[in-house]
Amino acid sequence: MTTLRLNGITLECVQGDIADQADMEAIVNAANAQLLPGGGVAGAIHRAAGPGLEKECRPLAPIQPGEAVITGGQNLPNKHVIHCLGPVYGKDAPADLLLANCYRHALGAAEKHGVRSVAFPAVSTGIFGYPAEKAAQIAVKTVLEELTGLSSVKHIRFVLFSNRDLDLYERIFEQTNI
Ligand code: AR6
Repeated sequence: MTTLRLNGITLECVQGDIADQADMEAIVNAANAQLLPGGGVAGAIHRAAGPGLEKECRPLAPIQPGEAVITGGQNLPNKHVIHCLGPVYGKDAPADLLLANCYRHALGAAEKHGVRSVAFPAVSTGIFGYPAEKAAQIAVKTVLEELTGLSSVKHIRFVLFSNRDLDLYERIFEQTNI
């Protein structure tokens, strides 16, 4: 785990399962447009949350690439799930802007609901095919850009599934000259 502290906000990267972040008030889902369970992150979150999450999502769907919507956590230990639709790499364009919008809008939704802690997976880097390194650069850069505008969010965590992805984030954190 690597931790940065900036403007009174803790930023960290860890290896783990996004559905197993009991100390975070909100977790972010790498959703599909219909906000249905699916595989990867979405599958893990919906499995842990139970069928109530799909029910809560239904009236909010469909969402567009870059958009974020917020629900309760149902059976998860988290109070909220923030569902983001990342871009499908090579299809939704401009991919970098749409991916940045996911992080921006997710933090915006968290702020609006007075959320203090948010855990992000590496949105779009699984089934949606976004190259891991490019996506990690955008994720960290966007979150850093948003920090000054945050008032309720005090703790942001990137949860990476693989050791390789964790290495990537740790390297980017080290290169952050703050
Ligand atoms: N916890 C943390 N990270 C995970 C987990 C987990 N439990 N499972 C996978 N990852 P993906 P996407 C990593 O495919 O690319 C779904 O079916 C994974 O290794 O979940 O945005 C939806 O329904 C990868 O690095 O999200 C959509 O249709 C990253 O999380 C579509 O996939 C994102 O992988 C969304 O695709």
